[in-house]
Amino acid sequence: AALHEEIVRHAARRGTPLTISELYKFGKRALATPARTRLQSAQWLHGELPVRLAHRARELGELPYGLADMPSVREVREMYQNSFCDIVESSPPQDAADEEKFSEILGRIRTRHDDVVKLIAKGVIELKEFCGKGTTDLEIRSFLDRFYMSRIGIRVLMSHHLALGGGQPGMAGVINNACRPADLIEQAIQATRSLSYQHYGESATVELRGNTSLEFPYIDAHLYLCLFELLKNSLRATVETHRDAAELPPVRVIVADGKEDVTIKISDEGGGFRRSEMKGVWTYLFTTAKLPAKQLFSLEDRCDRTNRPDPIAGFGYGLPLSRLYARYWGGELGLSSMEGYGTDAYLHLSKLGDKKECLTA
Ligand code: W6P
Repeated sequence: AALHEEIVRHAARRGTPLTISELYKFGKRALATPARTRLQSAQWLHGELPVRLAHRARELGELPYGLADMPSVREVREMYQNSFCDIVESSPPQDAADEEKFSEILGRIRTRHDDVVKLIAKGVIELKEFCGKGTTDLEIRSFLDRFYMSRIGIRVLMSHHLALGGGQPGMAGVINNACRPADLIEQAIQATRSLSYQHYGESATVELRGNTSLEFPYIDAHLYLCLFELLKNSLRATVETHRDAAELPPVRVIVADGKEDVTIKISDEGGGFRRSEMKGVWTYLFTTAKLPAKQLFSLEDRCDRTNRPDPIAGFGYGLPLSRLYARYWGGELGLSSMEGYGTDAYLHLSKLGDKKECLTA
């Protein structure tokens, strides 16, 4: 009961969203005056993280349709409660030794929450089985968007703090001030083409054009996740559509540098999909039967890595999650499909580092 009240009290406050620039400056400062900056960071997080965790713990307890009582959802809620307690019950850090202890707590929290996407997905699937296929519900979709978005933010804050003071030149915490889309695209091309070879025994080539020397401040891991997901979908669609053809049409990637946005377009000739399937592409709740044929892949956040040894077929969380990662720093992910020809994916990223974290989707 005391815990519940503490959570309600913290959830009544709003989280404080940061910008990439702010995170970066803080990270830079940590290189100059590590001890002092780390302590300040820890003190700020000691106030901020309980607020963000409390919002999630509370909402998990208030989910509709019995979702709140699903064992997997309860388990996740307990994680949020435990993490909330771990921080609130520790005293605010006052010196370097406290900061070190606080960082240990953060590290444990981050690991504790590693499987949260999977567990929530499991709860949603159970709900679906329980309620029938009709429950593709807006309320649940917006909950999942909020929930996963908030998880991105919490993990960024923790990872940033834990990475303060270390890392490669140009890095400040988790922010890469000179993130190079072309480099990440090359890495994602390698990884996804190799997946395609493993799975189909062949792969389309990928052509990269546009501003390949562009650098801007961003989180490498977030951009990579989106690129991997999109390329994987394009390669898969291409192979599946041109199975018996002598040659596979290449996937084309263009990096465009604007004043406000970096835009990455990924075009395939994989046959596209129906306009009526567009909604399903962004949905967390679908039945296997309705699974759109072209969105079977996903990256690390796939909900059941263990049951599906085949890494090329996921549960379709990849695209909605990629869009959340894009939106987190004020970007956007859009798909345009020409049924019978192919698909263009547009990944827009805000390049000035001045957008606040999107905390609520
Ligand atoms: C498709 C379906 C899709 C989703 C996302 C990205 C690319 C593609 N291509 O056919």
